[in-house]
Amino acid sequence: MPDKAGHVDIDLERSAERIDHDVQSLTGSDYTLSAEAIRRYAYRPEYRATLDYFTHAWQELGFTVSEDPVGNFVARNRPPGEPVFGVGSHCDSNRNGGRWDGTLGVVCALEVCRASAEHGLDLPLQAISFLEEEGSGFGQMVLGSRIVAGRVSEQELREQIHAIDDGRPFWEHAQEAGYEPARWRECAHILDDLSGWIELHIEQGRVLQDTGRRLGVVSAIAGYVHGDIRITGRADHAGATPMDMRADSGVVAAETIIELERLARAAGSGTVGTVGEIEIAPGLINAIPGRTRISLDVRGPEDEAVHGVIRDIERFAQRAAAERGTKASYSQRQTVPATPMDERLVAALEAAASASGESFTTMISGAAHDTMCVAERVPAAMVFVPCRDGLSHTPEEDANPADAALGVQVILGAISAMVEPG
Ligand code: HGY
Ligand code: MN
Ligand code: MN
Repeated sequence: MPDKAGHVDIDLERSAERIDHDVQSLTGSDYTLSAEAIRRYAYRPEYRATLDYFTHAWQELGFTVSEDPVGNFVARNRPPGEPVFGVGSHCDSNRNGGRWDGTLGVVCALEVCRASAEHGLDLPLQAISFLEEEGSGFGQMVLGSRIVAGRVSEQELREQIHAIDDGRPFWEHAQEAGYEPARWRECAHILDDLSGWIELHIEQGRVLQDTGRRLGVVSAIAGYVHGDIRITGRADHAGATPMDMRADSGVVAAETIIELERLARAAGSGTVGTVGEIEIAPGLINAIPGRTRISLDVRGPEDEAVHGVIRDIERFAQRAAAERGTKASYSQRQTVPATPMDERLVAALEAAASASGESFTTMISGAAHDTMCVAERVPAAMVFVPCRDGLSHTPEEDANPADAALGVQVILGAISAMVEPG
């Protein structure tokens, strides 16, 4: 039982061992499409195998496991309608992913459920593993939790969101995987009984490591805009076309990439921006780029600054394109606003972290998380643990299961302080 509001002593060593076992087990070839990185995403057999791994583990604990109409995973230890406290994250991965991003949060949710049972806390719990947080299957980040939050339209799901692998609509893939996308509005119900929500995640930066801290309590999550700029020029012959007769879309893209960096820096207040994807057609050494697409990832804690950068880079690209006899158009993929965490929950996590005697800091998350969508309806917060040198979205990603076990203890302490057991 908690020895005082907000502190629970668990067997940290045993929890660290189990967390490490689960994380390492999920690096096996059954759980990733790639041998070089962790790569798993919605509706692929490797993702199905990962959900089956967690299904088995939670059923062994006596939890009832289900999946919502598009495939968000749910495990709970109370009948529907009874209040439960939510824990979880996502177990899909970036296409060049590491073993800890997301998966550690689901594994730690499992460990919270195990430790709660072992230590007789009997907490009312519901775990969720959201579909497609990374966007590796359909190019849309936090897709599963946006569906739960109603932050998508049926038209997007039916027609506009397409699989990266084969270009076919999300809707078709969901149906072929045995889900019922026509019932997507019912996905909102997986949050109905939640009295609160905590997600544990690796920091994906290096503040904790560089300041020698084992834990971070997240006070807010930066908002973001994802979009694309498409530039249309002419794919003329690279040798026969004089320089002043060219319509080179690649050059406009290059100018825009440089300008995006300048705008993000100038915006200040923690605004960041990058171009992660560049697509050139026809993409031949001896053909001038006829069409170039660049992706935009602009984020920050101040929504106004983020949207200001997007507005300015769109205008810049259109002007730069016109000067070179080309045309540029911007399209938004999606946006999620900056999201403050629940103050009571943050305070409960800070109290539990203090009670652990370990050093921690309260910080903003630059990375996006499903918690942004949960927070719209449920008091939500996050716990960060360090990852080596801040590396993430790479197979070199690494973290320490002992830090994660400490995170589990802090989460149990906070939940114990927030809910009545039994
Ligand atoms: O990119 C992100 O913020 C998250 O890791 N998908
Ligand atoms: Mn993640
Ligand atoms: Mn990620």
